[in-house]
Amino acid sequence: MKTILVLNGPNLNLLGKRQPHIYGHETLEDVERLCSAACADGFGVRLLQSNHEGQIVDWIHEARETTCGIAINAGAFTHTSVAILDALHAYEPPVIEVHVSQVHRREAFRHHSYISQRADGVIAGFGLEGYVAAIRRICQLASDKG
Ligand code: CA2
Repeated sequence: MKTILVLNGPNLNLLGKRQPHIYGHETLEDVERLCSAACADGFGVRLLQSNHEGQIVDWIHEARETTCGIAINAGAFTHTSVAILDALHAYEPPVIEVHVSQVHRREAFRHHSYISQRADGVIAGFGLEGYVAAIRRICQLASDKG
């Protein structure tokens, strides 16, 4: 079984519990269920969430040996973290960046992403469907590689 890491950054543990007008009513548990269901045969997901930048960096390092792709919603670290970008540069398999909201229609500080400089694809504004699309794309790219 090949494992895809679904990595979530700060405050995403509150998904479905606050600000539903921006982030909807579904929770991270729903993300995990949808991602598992979206996997092609032979793939599975591991979903992790942390509010701590260093923890996310550590998980990306560990993922180098154990996973075939990362779907990452780095939350606010998207817009600030060179450390997460550097960790992703040291990670070879596919990386897809996901944002639940349409960040480009929001405040200017959300328009720039460090993650995008490494991502093989970027999805924003599709709600939780963005995670599903990311999983499908990673399965496709990881299968093409054999
Ligand atoms: O749209 C996204 O997925 C974001 O990555 C979410 C981040 C935000 O900083 C990015 O600019 C865009 C924030 C995640 C916070 O999630 C919450 C969910 C419910 C209630 C409060 C925060």
